[in-house]
Amino acid sequence: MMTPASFISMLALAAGSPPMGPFGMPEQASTIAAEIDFVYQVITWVCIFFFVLIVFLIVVFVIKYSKPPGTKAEGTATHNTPLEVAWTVIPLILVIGIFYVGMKGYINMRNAPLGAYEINVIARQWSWQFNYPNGATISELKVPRGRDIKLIMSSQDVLHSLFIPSFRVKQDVVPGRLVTLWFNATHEGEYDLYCAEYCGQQHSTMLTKVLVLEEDEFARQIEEDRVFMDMLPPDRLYVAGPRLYARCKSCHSLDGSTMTGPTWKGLWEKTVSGETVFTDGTTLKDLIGEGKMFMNPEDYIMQSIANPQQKIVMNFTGAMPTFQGMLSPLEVMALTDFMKNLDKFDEKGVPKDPEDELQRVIDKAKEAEESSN
Ligand code: HEC
Ligand SMILES: [Cu+2]
Repeated sequence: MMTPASFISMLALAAGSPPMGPFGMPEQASTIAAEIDFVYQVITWVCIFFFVLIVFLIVVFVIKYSKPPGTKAEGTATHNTPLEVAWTVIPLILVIGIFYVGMKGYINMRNAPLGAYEINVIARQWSWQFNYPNGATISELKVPRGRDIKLIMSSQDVLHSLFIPSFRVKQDVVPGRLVTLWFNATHEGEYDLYCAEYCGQQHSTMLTKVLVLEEDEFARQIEEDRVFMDMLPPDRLYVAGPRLYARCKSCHSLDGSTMTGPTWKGLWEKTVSGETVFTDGTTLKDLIGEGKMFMNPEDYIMQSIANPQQKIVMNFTGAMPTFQGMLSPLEVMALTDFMKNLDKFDEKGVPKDPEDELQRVIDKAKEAEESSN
């Protein structure tokens, strides 16, 4: 059946950019958005209608039945059957109607269509990680336009909630459970993705983007996301740094400011000189070397990522989650290389030399590969 809402979304599909929602809601960029907004709009207008009606009647009655001071009070009417039936039956029909559309929409939202494209999502303090069927792991959600997408989600630590306002979807992500959510994005573009459940100090930084791409472009990018580490020349692994750093940036700054974790500015120098002091009173210098806890500075960085609880840096807490098994050895090396080469980046992690931009390096590697074939 063609509802007004689905008609509106069809019209919008024909046009370029997604239509804005009513009452200042964000754009309607998924198949269910228009329908949800329609229900929302109906409920709001019903409320406005009754609000105006009731206030109007109150005022009318106050005026109509007001009597001069000293008038003897009259008894009120005890009963009016037609009136009572009307004010019971009409609201009942209204709320049953609202329940029906709400329930229908809810059931539709809860059950992903068969054959949906599945993406695994891991929530952690304070970043999102998206794992694709081809093995790509990224921190922005990329999806093809016009395809049913099912997110299979879990949390590594506390309660989070994945919220994409423009798609009108939100789902709590619960540790120890797999939860799902599905949507079908109707318009190419960039949309916000938030964590909508207070999950600790840096909760407000737990946001990222959803990129809706045409099918071909999506396939190309996801393939590139899978292989980009392999495309990097071994002497320039740091080029991948900013991209991997996206998972660390809620706690580690590059500009010297202290956040939940120590800044990475000067981290490499501090590690090499061994001046880092830990909460148990030990100093890094005494722990680095043959037969000691850490073989060399690189080993310290690696172990700090895989097993952060082993040694806690003075003035910090054990707030860092482990990245064991979540980063490949090559990715850990790239992060270390990034820390060593921070002077090549600005304080936001943007390369100062355009030659160090990831896309350029990948394009070059591809060209070289093609010309050697
Ligand atoms: C939830 C916050 C959080 C996130 C996310 C996080 N860290 Fe940390 N990190 C910390 C805290 C807190 C410390 C200090 C305590 C400790 O030594 O474990 C720390 C310490 C470190 C250290 C040692 C620093 C030093 O001064 O010796 C390294 C290296 C490190 N983190 C790397 C990473 C990398 C790489 C990532 C991303 C893949 C990351 N961290 C993500 C909180 C975080
Ligand atoms: Cu969160």
